[in-house]
Amino acid sequence: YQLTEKPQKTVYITTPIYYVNGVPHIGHIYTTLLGDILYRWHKLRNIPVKYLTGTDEHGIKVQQTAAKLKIEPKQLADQNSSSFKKIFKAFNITYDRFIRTTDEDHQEMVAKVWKKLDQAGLIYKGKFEGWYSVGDETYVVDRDIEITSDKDGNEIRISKESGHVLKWTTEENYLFKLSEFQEPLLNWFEKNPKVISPSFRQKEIVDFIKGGLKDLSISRTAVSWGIPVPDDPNHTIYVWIDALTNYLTYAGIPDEVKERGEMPLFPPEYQLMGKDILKFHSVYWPAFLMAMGLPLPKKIIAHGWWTKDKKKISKSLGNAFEISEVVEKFGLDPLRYFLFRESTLGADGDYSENAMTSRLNNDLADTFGNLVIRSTSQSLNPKRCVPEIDQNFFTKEDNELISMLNDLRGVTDHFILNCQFNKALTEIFDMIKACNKYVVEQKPWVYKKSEKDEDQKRLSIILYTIIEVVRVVGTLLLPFMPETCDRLLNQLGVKPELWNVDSCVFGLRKPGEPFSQDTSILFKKYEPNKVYKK
Ligand code: ME8
Repeated sequence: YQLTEKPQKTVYITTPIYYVNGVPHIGHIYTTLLGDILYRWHKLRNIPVKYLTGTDEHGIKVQQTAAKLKIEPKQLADQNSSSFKKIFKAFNITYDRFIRTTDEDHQEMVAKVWKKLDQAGLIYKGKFEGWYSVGDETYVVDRDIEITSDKDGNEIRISKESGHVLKWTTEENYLFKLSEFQEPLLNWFEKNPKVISPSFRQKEIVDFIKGGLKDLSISRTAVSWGIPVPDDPNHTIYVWIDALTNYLTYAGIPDEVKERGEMPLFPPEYQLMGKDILKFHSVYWPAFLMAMGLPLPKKIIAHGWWTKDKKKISKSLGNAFEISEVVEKFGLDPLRYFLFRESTLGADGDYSENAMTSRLNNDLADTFGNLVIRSTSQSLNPKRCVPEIDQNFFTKEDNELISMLNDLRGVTDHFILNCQFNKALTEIFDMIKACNKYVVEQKPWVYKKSEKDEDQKRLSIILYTIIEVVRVVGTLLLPFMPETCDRLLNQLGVKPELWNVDSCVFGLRKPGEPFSQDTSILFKKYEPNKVYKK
């Protein structure tokens, strides 16, 4: 694999905006970290990129939770929105904007979107009846309803997908002519078979659309905590139109951006989310965009669930693991590494203390940490600097390792851009393992003992090679473990101009460049029997 060509347009990455009726857990952090890693990767490649995340603050759920707590919805939103911000910061997540749907520019954009849909003749007033799931903020159609009974034996209906209880709801409200978009959506998916990753999810969505699309209720009279419908303030705008619009609020409407003489950011190259909200993003959202004549998203990525000891993590089960405790025990970067090493896009990932311990102790401390220690070893390299090398002393074994190293950035790029982070990490760690094997086979300590000039030259080449492997893997791992790899590259004395993917090829270090004084170890092993402070 070669590095992919740099795109013409600024790459736009988005996450869902999270409901503020609860506090953040590892699932929210996972999606936002996914975006952070993509974002950091683009930056490391010097590709212009923007990253948006935030909170979804209107709607009945927030209204009800606030009422229970006897506080104003805005107060609840303020509290929980800042806990999202705080935890993202603690996870070293970087972004360009944290949007809140209560932000003024967002409310204006939502009203604008409403007017555009209305002007296109796609909104009408009508009576709407159906089974409504407050938990999911959506009406549920018959084929997705399960009839069962509650603990008192009363017949109830629940959503097959989420398990939330449904309530028969009759409302006079505004509807959007979603039914007109069945064919256009099917055409779009047919022409773009790779919009949704993983691809089996695209088939599910296409089947769902083929099953028929009913017009969508897009206003509520029963919800006061929302953005008013323009010219009809008895209604508030359906929270999903409100929420989905956030992607436009930040990017701006392309024609208006162009008029200002700037390059439009819209549409997103990456829309990241969990599988639970794929339908909203791949049916409703593109239909709204088509209705407004706006460009459609390039890639919609729907990842699987995080489970703990094989059980789904959720607010209602209350089994979200104590994130701060995990970070305290294992360290932040090891957790970031774990989350993407242990999950494949689309499938569910499982957290357990055993798996976490094994990733930290084996992959990070033993495999990676050992190579780092070898690369900076004072006994082999007493001057602690990049050694002088003589080109005539390279062997077949060195060259094989070097050619593997030179291929690594292209392979890593390929997998990261496809959001297959576990594959990227596997490749990088295969490189680290290959280099550990190389050290064992090349036995630099044997040359160290010899006084002969040619043996000293071999020693230098081996050391130089290891130092270069560590620099390259350390750079490629920066997006995953930013704090640790930053420390590593500083320890090796790598100049700032090499901290990028373009420089991830062998042979760019200059002989004589000194290592830093910092020799702290990168990864501390976790010992389960040791008592850790809370
Ligand atoms: O749906 N594993 O917000 P939300 C992995 N406001 N990811 C998980 C997860 C888990 N166990 N639980 C949650 C909403 N997530 C709307 C979105 S967008 C215009 C509006 C992640 O707070 C995953 O990304 O319920 C999922 O899609 C999202 O949190 C849902 O967050």
